[in-house]
Amino acid sequence: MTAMTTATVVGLGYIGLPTAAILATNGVTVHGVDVNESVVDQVSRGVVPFVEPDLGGFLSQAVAAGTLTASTAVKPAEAYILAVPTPFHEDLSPDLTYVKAAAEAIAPVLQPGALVILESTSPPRTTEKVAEWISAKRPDLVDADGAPTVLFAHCPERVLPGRIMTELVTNDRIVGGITAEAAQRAKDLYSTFCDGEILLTDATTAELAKLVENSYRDVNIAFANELSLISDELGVNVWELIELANHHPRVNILQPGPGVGGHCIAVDPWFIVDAAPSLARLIRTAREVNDAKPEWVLGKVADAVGTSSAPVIAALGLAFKPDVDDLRESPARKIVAELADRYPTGTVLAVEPHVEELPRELANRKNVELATLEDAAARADVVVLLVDHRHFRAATPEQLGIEPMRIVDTKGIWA
Ligand code: SAJ
Repeated sequence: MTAMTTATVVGLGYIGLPTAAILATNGVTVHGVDVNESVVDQVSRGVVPFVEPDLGGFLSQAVAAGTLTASTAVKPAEAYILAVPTPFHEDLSPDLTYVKAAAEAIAPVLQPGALVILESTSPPRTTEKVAEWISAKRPDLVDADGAPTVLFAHCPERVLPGRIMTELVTNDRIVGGITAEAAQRAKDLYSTFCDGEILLTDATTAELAKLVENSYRDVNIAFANELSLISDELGVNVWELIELANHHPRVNILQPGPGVGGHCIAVDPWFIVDAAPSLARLIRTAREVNDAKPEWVLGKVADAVGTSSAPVIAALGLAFKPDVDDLRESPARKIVAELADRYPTGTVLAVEPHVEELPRELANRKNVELATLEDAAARADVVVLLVDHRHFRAATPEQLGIEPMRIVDTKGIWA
């Protein structure tokens, strides 16, 4: 079979754009599609609309070579990659609006023999739904026996933000086809840039594999978070406890924190819960344990504040994890907003070395300021450490003049 030479990528976000750029620098002519005109405009000029190391080089090379174009309109191609968001509704059920819209957008231009790949992290059987949505729009895409003439596969991304351009090439990938031919064709496409192993399976197993990977991590973090509550109750230092237990050759406990953030680990387990509500008991409980952690941290801050009605509270870190500038779905950010609301006559000094300005919802609160570590340490009555950034690890409470009684350390770097 000859290699595919054209691809249309729908959704030019954190996954779609890197995938489009890496294909376009490896012999495939790519057209990127996004509903956001500003994104399309930037990509067309070779400009990356978000922070991701090394992506700019790939993008500008592809745009200059004419192998990557972008617009708001879908163009016909041999392969289509759907990389759109899959959030969840308020009742925690999956919201497939964007996937359905993407499927319906490509339907009019699909030709028999085309390959449609769903990359978005998706609940089980979403790839089958994509096929159904497309056949509802294009009942003509069947052969004389009534079998679909378009191939469908799921190929979940597993890249770590901040390392996407490396991990796209080096990570192993799972490719699940609705048919074996679909899986093989998708493998051929990813082989143009992926040096990792490409493992073939069916679409539903591939969907579940991605959800299981992130749920595995969520459950393990929940175990650490639960230990932090138990240890606090029993007067034990949880960091020492975990360090000691991890000397066992078959024990590797993760680290507790103020909660679990990011777009993936706090979302994906709910898709499994939604698919098998009465069976996914551990997975649901892990989510609940992790989601309850910010409230527990707020209780610890309240204990440290005591009866003061106008406390000055320093909150160290707003990002969702250490040493990144990504504030999306961050428990630290939620805790800071909540502190500002609970102490309306007090002041919250937010320290986040990776940003120049506060996110809007914090900037809008009159009693939140962006401060330096030294300034915050000097002014605060209570210091709550929320993210273990290198910047904070480099300092000691003694250097900063903060007495232990004033510290709530959710990451154990000063404990
Ligand atoms: N966290 C802890 N304790 C730990 C480790 C992490 O509290 O011991 C917290 C972090 O602070 C953060 C959250 O968990 O708030 C998630 O961070 P992370 O580094 O575990 O993962 P993400 O969200 O950056 O990326 C994950 C990765 N999945 C796995 O490691 C199984 C990545 O490979 C996926 O591609 C990504 O989700 C995704 O897009 O699904």
